Amino acid sequence: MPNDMTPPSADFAKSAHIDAETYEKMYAASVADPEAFWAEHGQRIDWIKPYTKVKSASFAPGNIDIKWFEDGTLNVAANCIDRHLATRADQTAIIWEPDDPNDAAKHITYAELHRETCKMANILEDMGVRKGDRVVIYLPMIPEAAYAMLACARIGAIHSIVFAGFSPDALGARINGCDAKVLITADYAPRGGRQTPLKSNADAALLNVLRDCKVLVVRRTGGQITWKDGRDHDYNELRLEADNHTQAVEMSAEDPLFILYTSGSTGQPKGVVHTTGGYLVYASMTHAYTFDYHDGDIFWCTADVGWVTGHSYIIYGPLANGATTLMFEGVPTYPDAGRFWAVCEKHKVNQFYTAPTAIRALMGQGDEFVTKYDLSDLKLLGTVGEPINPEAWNWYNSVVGQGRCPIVDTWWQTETGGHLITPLPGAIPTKPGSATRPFFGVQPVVLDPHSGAEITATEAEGVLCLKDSWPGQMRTVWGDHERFEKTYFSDYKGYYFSGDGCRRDGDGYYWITGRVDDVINVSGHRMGTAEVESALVAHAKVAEAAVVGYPHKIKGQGIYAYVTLMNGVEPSDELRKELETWVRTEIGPIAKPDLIQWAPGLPKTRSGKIMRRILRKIAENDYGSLGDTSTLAEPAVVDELIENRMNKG
Ligand code: 6R9
Repeated sequence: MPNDMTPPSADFAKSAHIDAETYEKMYAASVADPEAFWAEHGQRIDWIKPYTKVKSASFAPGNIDIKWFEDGTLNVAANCIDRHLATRADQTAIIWEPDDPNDAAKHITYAELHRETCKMANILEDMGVRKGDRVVIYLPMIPEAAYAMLACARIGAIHSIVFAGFSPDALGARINGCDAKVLITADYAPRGGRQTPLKSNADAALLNVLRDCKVLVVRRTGGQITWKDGRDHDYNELRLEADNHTQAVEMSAEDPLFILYTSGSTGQPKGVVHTTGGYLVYASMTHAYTFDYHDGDIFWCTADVGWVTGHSYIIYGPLANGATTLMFEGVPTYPDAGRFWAVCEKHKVNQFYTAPTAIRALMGQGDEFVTKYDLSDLKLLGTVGEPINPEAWNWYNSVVGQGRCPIVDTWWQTETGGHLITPLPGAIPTKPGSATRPFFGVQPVVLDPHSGAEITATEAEGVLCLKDSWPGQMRTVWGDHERFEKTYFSDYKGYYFSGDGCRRDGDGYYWITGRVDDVINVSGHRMGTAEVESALVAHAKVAEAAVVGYPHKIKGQGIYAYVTLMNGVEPSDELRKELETWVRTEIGPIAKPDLIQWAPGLPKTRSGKIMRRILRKIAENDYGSLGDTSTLAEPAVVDELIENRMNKG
C-alpha cells in the first residue's frame, strides 16, 4: 500500500458494513447490472405499491429523462417515522442542541416526531395546502424545521427551504420562483448569541410576492413581531388544537419531494428538483454506508437544513434509517471555539460530519479547545462542501479523531442528492485531500475539457462528469427543463457535467480541484459570480462589476469584486462599506465581497465579454501567467488593474 494511504484499522473494518472485498464486489455488480443492483437496494425502504421498473434514464441530447422505480408508490414521512414506530417509538429520533448552551437540549422520540409531524401536517392542510402545492420553509435550526419538512412530505406538498441567512429579496425571489402557497417562518433565529429577525424579513419579502401566500409563524424566542390578520397564522396556538394523526399520502416515486435553489454560473439560482423514491433510497443508503452508521449510534451533521447536506444527512437519510440525528441551532465559535467538541462530549456523538472551512477556522484557535473534551465516543469523521487541504485533514485526523477515526471526504452536490465519490470507511484507505473512489452505481469519468473526449488512462486530469444515472440524481430544474439540459448535459453530450475539475491518480483516486465554471465556493457555500455582480450593478453608483474567487485561508475562496463606478462618483472607504452592506441586504451575509477593487475599466474582449481568467489571476496576485491577452480590446486596462492591486499589497 502506498505510504500516503491510511487504511481503516482492523477493528473498524471488522465491524463495518462494507469491507474492502465487499466494496469491490458490490461496486462491480452495481455498474455491470444497475437494474439488478438497484432492484435489490431499492428494497431498503418501504413501498406501498412495489416497483416493477427500476431505471429509465436518458442523457441523450433533446431527451433528458431520468426516472427511478417509476411505477412504485410510497410516502417519505412514513418511511422516516411510521415504519420505525413498532420498534423504536421511544428511541430518540432528534437531539436538538440550542444556540445557547445554558438552555436545555431536547430529545425527540420517534413517537413524538410522529405526533408533531402529524400536527404540522394538519395545520398545513387547514391552511389549504394540498398534494403538489409548494411550501417555502424559512426557519432557524429548530425541531419545527424537521416537522415542517416531514409534514410536507406526509401530505405530498413540495417543500423549498430557504436558508435563514438569506435576505428578504432572495427569499421573495424563491417564493415567487416556486409559486408557494404557504411560507413557514419563525419570529427570530438565534445564532451565535445574536438574533435574525426572520418574521420581519418575511414581511419584507412578501411585499414583492405576487400571489397570495399565507404565513405560518413559529414562536422561537417570543420576541415582538408585527402581525397581519388573515395572512399570518400562529403555529404555537394552532398546534394546541391540531389533531395528532394524519394519513400519509400515497406518492408516486417520481412525484417531487423538494425544490432547493442553488447557484449556477449564469442567471438567478435554479430550483433543483428531487423526487420521492430514488432520492430516499440514495440518501438512506449513502448515510448508512458512508458513515458506517449502526443502530444506536448518535449521528451529527453540522450543516443547516437550508443546504442539501442538511436535507440528506440531518433529516432524510438518518431518519429513513431509524437513526438518532443531532440538530444544532448554533455556530462553531459560540460561546467559544470549543462548542462543537462540547456538544460531541455532551451527546456522545459517534459520527461527526462538517465542512473544511469550519475545521480550518477551529484549527487556528488552538488544540486546547478540542483536547479538554472527552471525544472517546467518536468513531468516524466526515467532511463536505469543498476540497480539504492536507494540513486541515491532518489536524482533524490527529487532534479531533486522535488518529483513530477514519475520515470520509465526501464529494457531491445539491444536484446529486447524496454522496457520489467518498471513501467507505471500512473498505477504502484514505489519502488527505482525496474524495477517493465512487459510491455504488456511480461512474465518474474524466473528460478532456477541450475535445470532450473521455480520458481512459488511470492517471487523468480534466473535467468531472458522470456516465450514467444514479437514483439520487436531480430530475429537472423547477419550471425550466430546458435549463436543466443546457446546464448539465450540453457541454459534454451524453454525460452529466458536474462543473468541477478533477484529477485521477495512479491508484484510481479522485481529487476534486474545484469549479471550472463561474461558481465560487465560499466557506462551502455556492455563489454564482453573476448573482453578486447583478447585486452590485443594481446599486445606483455602480456602472459595472466583475466578481471572481481568490484563495482565502479560512473560507477556501473569498469574493473579489472589481467595481467600475458611475461617471463622477469618487471611490472612498465609505462607499466600499456601503456596497458591502448593499450586497448583504440584496443576497445575504454570505455574499458580502471580501475585497473590492475600484476598476476604472474591466478587461474585455472585442466582443465585449469580460475576461475573468485575467481578473482571477490579478486577484490571486499572479501576474506572471496572465496568458493570452491578444484578444483584449484595451490592453492598458490590465496594467492599470495590476498597478492598483499591487498598491494594495
Ligand atoms: C454537498 C454540497 C457542490 C460543490 C461541488 C464542489 C464542492 C462539495 C466536495 C467539494 C471537493 C468535496 N464540493 N464536496 N469539493 N471535495 N468533498 O456541497 O453541495 O452546495 O451544491 O456544492 O461543492 O465544487 O460541485 P453544493
